[in-house]
Amino acid sequence: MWDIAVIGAGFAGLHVLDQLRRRGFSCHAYETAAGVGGTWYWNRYPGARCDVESLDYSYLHDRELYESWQWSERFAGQPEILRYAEHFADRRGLWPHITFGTTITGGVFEDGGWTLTADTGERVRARFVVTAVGCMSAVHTPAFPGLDSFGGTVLRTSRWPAEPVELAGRRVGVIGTGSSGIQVVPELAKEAGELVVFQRTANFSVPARNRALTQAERDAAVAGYEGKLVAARTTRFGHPVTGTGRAALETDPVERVAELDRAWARGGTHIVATFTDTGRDPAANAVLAEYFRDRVRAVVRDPAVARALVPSGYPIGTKRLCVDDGYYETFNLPHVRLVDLREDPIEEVTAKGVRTARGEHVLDVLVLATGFDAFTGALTRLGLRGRDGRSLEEVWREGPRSYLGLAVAGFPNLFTLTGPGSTMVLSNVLRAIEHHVEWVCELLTLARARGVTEVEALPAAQEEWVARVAELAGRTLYPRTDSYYVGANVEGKARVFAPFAGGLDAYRAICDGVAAEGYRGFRFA
Ligand code: N01
Repeated sequence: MWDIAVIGAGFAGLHVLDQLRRRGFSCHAYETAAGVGGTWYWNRYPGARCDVESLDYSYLHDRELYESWQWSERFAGQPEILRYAEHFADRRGLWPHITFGTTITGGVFEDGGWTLTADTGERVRARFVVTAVGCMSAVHTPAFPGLDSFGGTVLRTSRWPAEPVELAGRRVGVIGTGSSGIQVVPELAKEAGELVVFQRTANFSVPARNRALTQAERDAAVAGYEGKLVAARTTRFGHPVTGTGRAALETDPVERVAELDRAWARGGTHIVATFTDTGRDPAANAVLAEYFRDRVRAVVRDPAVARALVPSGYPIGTKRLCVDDGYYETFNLPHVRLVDLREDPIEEVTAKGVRTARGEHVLDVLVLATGFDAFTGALTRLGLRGRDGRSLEEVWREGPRSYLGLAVAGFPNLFTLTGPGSTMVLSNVLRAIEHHVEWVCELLTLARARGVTEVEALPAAQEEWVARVAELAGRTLYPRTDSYYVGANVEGKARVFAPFAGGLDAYRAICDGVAAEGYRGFRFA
């Protein structure tokens, strides 16, 4: 029996595997993919790129590691981030400790440990299980009637083939205009003979202004390493985001636009933090949203297309802000068409293409950029059953319930890195991962020292946490919008805003307090 089984070999899985091994635990990781990297292994679509700056989207827990890697661009692309994950696995000698091509599909807690079963038939015994399955890894394919009958090629952004895809001159359709769709569309337009973009909801998107990093910038990041460690503890996102510190509604309108122009010119998501009130005050939010709409209108030449691309009906920021590289400009190209599904909904996928209410769009390739069963899907799909035999899927039917996002009452000896109820995608996920790994490893080390063989979240502590997460969400504008943040993109999923919205700094302080009080809210046996 392993001391600990780790599920997943993305950034969280690799880090926890390494830290546990350093502490002398016997442990092993299981991974569906044929390699490490998680999100960055699977999402190989053209244009896939991180929306957090590379110098912050890096492990920080080891200075030598931080200095060992030279990012080439301000926002790294998928191939480079995947190489970074491989670099980490190489440096730490992790490859022999991971079984690839193996998906955990079931698990029961029995005889003081977990028995996991895999799709390969393998059975794994481990005292503890740490899941590192990601927030955005369970692919969700909407039930488009006729999808199986399509005679061309169906590609998913989230499962893009590693080998090159021949698109030159072909008729390509893309369903979905979230972060993935908005990134892939400009790239597909460079090759496709014809490109049809099927949009259900127009999204807010900001230009990335990606560019090569200079050596001076890389050196400055290394020189600022200690400051980054401090920021990981003391900032809301785990890295500094510099706004004006003023409320939009208390700023002179001319000055307000000038500030937003500066942020727009810099590029990236930090623009939403320009003013302090846009995340909570609908009137301030409306000012920011209108600024974005004006930017779309300024770029897109056809007024009807511009109207369809202009987002409306929900506050900016309540769906994840997208970051693009020439997305709106793409719609000025003669071979690119937008289909507004609000006016012209999809009726079915046919052998030849996609039929909407107004007619059939003949396609050779259909790209699905339709998103994920976010936050919970990757966990519920593990088929884990707790102490009373009920599955996580049953227990979470009305929404996820966890303690700190890291443990679930009734599921002893299970820790869920970046689980629902932690900050997840509301912070720099690498900073959240490093925090969770450190915190869980400390707990496991203490448990071992005390001869503890069972650790479990107490129901009362969990209820208190769930209420706190809900209360914090209620202070934001997020719950007002249909998005994966509230599970609205998956038919039948409970509508619950899953992330902890209080900021990574506050979250860490709470976790520190829990640990300082002898892991308050946990039962040790
Ligand atoms: O998924 P999404 P994503 N008919 O759920 C549409 C991270 N990420 O893969 O908005 C028609 O955001 C859906 O429409 P609607 C990042 O956290 C990061 O793009 O539900 N359309 C939407 O347009 C991101 O937020 C990066 O009306 C349907 C799209 O599909 C998260 O992953 C890059 C439909 C899904 O958008 C997920 O992004 C990529 C239907 N039945 C991803 N069902 C970066 O770092 C869904 N849609 C930059």
